[in-house]
Amino acid sequence: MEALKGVKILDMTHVQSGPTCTQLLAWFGADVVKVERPGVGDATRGQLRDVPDADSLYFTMLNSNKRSITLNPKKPEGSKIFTKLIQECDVMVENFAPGALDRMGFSWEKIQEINPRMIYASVKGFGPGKYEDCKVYENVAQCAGGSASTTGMLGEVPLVTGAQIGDSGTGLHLALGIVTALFHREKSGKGQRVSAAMQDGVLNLCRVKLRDQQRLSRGPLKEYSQFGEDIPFGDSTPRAGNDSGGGQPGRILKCKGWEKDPNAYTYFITQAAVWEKVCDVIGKPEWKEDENYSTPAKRLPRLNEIFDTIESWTMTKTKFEVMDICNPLDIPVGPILSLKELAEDQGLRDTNTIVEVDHPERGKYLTVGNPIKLSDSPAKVERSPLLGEHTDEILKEFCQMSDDEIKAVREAGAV
Ligand code: CAO
Repeated sequence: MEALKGVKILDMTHVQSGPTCTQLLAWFGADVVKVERPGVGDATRGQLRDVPDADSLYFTMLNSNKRSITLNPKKPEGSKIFTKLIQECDVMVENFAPGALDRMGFSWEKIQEINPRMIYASVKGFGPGKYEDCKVYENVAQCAGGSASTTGMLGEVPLVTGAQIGDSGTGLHLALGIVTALFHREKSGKGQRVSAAMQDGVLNLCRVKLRDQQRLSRGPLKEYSQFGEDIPFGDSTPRAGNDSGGGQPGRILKCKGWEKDPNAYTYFITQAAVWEKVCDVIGKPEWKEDENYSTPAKRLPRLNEIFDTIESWTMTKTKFEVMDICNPLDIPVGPILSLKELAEDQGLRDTNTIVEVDHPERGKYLTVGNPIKLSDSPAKVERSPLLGEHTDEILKEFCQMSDDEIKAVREAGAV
């Protein structure tokens, strides 16, 4: 049975951060009613379109398993319907620019008055303070949350990452806040406000870098490549290239075919527990007894030499051969998989992590399924809704409106 069956979500989200949150809740079985502006809808429906006149992949991949109603709460008739939806739902989620819901006439105080059991969840770019009124997109959050200053190669420009840690990452944080508040409501009987700021979410995901910031005051970060290169540390956590973020040194190394294939690389970790096996595999058995290499501490200043030697071995193998040889020896390695390889990966299809969905306008498309697997509540991925596809059905179900009443509010431009 679906874990969140019966939970009704009033989904006022748009673009990416909010929609990832409500999509997760929908996969867990919540009834997610996405409210969109009449005639317009979520801006992402029309962004980066690859099929003329069809909802974009940007939209379809973030709004699975939801129902769509068009509604303008700024119109008097729309405001009445919106009030009824607030009464009927358990959770309201939004990620508008700060103040937008208040300007619609629905402050948190008003929402509580309408439905004291309502859980009202928001994503904003920043928490309370100097920047609380700012509009924020993914890369702004990556920059303001510590990720960009620590990503990239030493001495080069800061980099943003392909993983959408600001948007999807904050959506995940918010989803956890919502289910926690739902759990709490079971005991208290009351709703509460849940807020997740994108800067905070990114910083949470960058906490090992804040760890290193504090370690810096006690001396150089010995596991960073620059330590072995005798490059002095400054006063903040530096960009670390592809160095491992943990206590076990690791690097990205070239594999066979790297000259032509931009993804013919592997990540290779010289975990201390398997050091002797690493020495054997790369043809350096003498390093096992050599006192210059025998302990992790002795190896730290020599990491560049060590990884250069490992790379001269990985370059003789494909990234998958490296995996096949190292895995049985418990040496942690990982091929750099392209999105093309991932899209074609049968294992990910078998676990419903990559799912093919059929859509009436665009035909078949691939989407990422629920990455969180519940043993008794498997998620079945369904296509995203067309704009306003469920308007009538929701007005009847939640507001008990007749066909004539629906016609009237439609003529008034409220839905
Ligand atoms: N009916 C009528 N009006 C509606 C509506 C509806 N169903 N839904 C939204 N609107 C209105 C809002 O009321 C708002 O109007 P006002 O500004 O006049 O009050 C307007 O549409 C647009 O809201 P917005 O300012 O949120 O949209 P934007 O495109 O200008 O900004 C974004 C987008 C993402 C920068 C901003 O929403 C934001 O900062 N959100 C919080 C942080 C966030 O989630 N960022 C990540 C987004 S994913 O990359």
